[in-house]
Amino acid sequence: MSSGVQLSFTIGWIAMLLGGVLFWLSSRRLPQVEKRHGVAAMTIVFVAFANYFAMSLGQGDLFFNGRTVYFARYTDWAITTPILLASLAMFAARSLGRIATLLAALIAADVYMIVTGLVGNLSTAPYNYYWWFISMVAFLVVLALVWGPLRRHAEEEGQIAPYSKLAGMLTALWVCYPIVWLVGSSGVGMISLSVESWLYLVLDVTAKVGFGAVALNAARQSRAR
Ligand code: RET
Repeated sequence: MSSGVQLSFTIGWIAMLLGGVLFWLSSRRLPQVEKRHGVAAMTIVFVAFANYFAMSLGQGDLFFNGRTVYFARYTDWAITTPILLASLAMFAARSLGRIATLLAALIAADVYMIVTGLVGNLSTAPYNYYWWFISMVAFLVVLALVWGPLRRHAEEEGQIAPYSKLAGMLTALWVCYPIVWLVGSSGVGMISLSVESWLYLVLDVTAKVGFGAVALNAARQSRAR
């Protein structure tokens, strides 16, 4: 493994651990009914910690079809992106049970997106591009649900301000992933593995620790329920 790639993994697991400490401290200031936001944020960073730690030990990749596939990214995303969507959904419903069907559809489309992305990464050209496209369609379904029905629920709950802020942040960050995937080793290979790893690192830390910090802050300020 090149030293740039290695360093990005080491910084990754340290950043996720620090995120865990930050969330643990800030969860203590949450009102009891909003502790669920703290549970979500901590679960996300500890899952990411494990996957980054595995990658830094050289246990998160495999050599397949002539290239290195960091499958641990996908085991991370397959677990953490549904929880990220659930934490966004917590601003749209007092109880997630009320929007169970919508949440199930959202998570189904999201997991489908990650799994087809992994299949694409395991494929050689041109099949990898077919899978990228299929994964993109699922991603568009996720965005349509976030900005359509879920947003309407947030409006009804009187939570449109924090919801829009978080949904905007989520959208801006998440759209970068398919781009990095496409220009990186899983796609056309325009950028080095090292640049790819740093880009994913910045995205992962911002989408998990940054997003979680904004969500916990909003949860603390949201009206008493
Ligand atoms: C893949 C494959 C290519 C097509 C698409 C993808 C989308 C990935 C996304 C990942 C988000 C990850 C997050 C992680 C950490 O918090 C799988 C790259 C659409 C949106 C937010």
